[in-house]
Amino acid sequence: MHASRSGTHISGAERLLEQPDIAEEELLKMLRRAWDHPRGRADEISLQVEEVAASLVMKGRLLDLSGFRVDNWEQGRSLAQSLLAEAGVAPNVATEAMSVLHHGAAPGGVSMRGAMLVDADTGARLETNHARGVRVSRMDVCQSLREKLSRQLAMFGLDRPQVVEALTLASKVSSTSQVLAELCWSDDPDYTAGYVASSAGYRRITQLKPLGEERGGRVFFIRSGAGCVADLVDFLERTPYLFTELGQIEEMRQWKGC
Ligand code: WAQ
Ligand code: MG
Repeated sequence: MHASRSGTHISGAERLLEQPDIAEEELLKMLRRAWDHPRGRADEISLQVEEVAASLVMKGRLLDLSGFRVDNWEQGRSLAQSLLAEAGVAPNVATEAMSVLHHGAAPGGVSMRGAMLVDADTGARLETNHARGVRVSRMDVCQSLREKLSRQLAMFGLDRPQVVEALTLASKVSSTSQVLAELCWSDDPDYTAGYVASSAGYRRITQLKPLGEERGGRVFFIRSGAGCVADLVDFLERTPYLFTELGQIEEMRQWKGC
């Protein structure tokens, strides 16, 4: 789904659904969420529906989820900086990527529709289109696990579509060894949370930007020289990926500083 107003991106969402009857219901839910979005009312919504051969679907386990409460977004950014360094991103590259997201990574200083691809050593920006970026698609949690995941998230007050969608996307992204880490914060003005993800897990951070801010985005930090970027983009955008196992979910902790 892609929703826009006067040609400006408002929201997008991707699903991979197992049965047509379920798909119909889920499509309606996507349409309703797109209609009235915190970023504004859409005047154009596109839904693209494609059949995917079951034999092509990759299967995997969701990342473990843990998280930190921080007192303000500046603290959140310094925590993100240390989590990215821990994952192997050069410190100056992490700082620069956060500055680019802060100022709006697309031309004109607005949010991109997809993610930036950044070389984790050199900081080179590798996505070909700086407005669209790379849009990860064709991933989902299998239907039989969705309720269990909701119940587990609900125990920590986290049963929200934003969390389920972000955890699913991050789990697909980190399943490839070409990506060292991901950084994300929302472009919705009322949603200040974000995360750093890597094969070590999905670490949510309660504040990564000021309330009311509409500039958000995603950065995939690529292992320097680790294979072909075009193949990676093809995997992220086109390979169907279904999560058939849940990860661990831990209680959020208060972050006390480095
Ligand atoms: N592929 C790549 N990048 C994307 C995609 C996608 N499918 N969807 C969105 N983006 C980029 C794009 O630049 C958006 O501006 C940005 O990410 C944020 O998207 O644990 O809500 O859908 O509480 O606003 C994370 C925290 C919430 C969840 C993320 O992202 C939690 C969120 P949004
Ligand atoms: Mg959004």
